[in-house]
Amino acid sequence: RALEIDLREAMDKDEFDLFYQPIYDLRMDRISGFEALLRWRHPERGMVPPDQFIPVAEEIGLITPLGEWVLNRACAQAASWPNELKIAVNVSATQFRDPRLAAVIAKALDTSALAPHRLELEITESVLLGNSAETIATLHELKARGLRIALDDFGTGYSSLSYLRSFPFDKLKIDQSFVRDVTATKGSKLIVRAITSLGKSLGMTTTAEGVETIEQLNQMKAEGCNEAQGYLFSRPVPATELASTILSLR
Ligand code: G
Ligand code: G
Ligand code: MN
Ligand code: NA
Repeated sequence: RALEIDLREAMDKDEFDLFYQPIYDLRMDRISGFEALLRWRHPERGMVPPDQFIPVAEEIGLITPLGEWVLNRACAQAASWPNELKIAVNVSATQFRDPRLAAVIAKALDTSALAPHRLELEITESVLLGNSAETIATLHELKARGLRIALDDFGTGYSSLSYLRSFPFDKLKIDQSFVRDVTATKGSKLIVRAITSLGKSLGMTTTAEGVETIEQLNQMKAEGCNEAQGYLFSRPVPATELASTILSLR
């Protein structure tokens, strides 16, 4: 059977789940929130990574209901967490262009009673490709409602800097490729330095992604990065392991 066929049935069969990876505030020295990461437990194939099924979901028009499921589940779970913890949700480009997105988000917040400032949307620059007036308007509308907007995988696109002119992001997530090499190559270190300094000047939080070693963490701290996320702190965990993950990082 094709993945596509199974994907269409996966939601009804309750095969999706959200895992959560902590985001660590380096200045406050505590967890500031979690990023929700979608997982698909396929009955025969096992865990299918999102890189493999999200593009298919986009192609077959399933990303809208799937994205809605993610938003509802993430908001509902986050509403039961301590108030200071935020929830970050990835939103793909196709999903972002759906004119119903703002309504879907409003409903997820309403139903869960989650305060809007606790929800952060992670978008990549592919969302901003073409720099359309509608996209910018949607971003401003969401921000006006109190949501936070993060630019994910920052630094890997073609013209990252120009997007910073189009919209006042709350956060830049420094792509893990720079973090991986930050202790090894001078180039990566200088790029990280430039991004954190840029973030600071623009009043945006900077988050190091994919931190795996204490050396990388120390270097990112030295460069003035505000937050860190990665296997050094914790892998993405199922909701049932959230409490123990919070305790282990205290
Ligand atoms: O853990 P990781 O393999 O989960 O994620 C791989 C990629 O899939 C990342 O680029 C991540 O942003 C994306 N991703 C994970 N969960 C979601 C989701 O709920 N929606 C969207 N659109 N992308 C997601
Ligand atoms: O594109 P996005 O940043 O949303 O995706 C995050 C991806 O990075 C997920 O696939 C997640 O599982 C993965 N990830 C999170 N922490 C680490 C890490 O420390 N090392 C590596 N190699 N991957 C990580
Ligand atoms: Mn992300
Ligand atoms: Na990222």
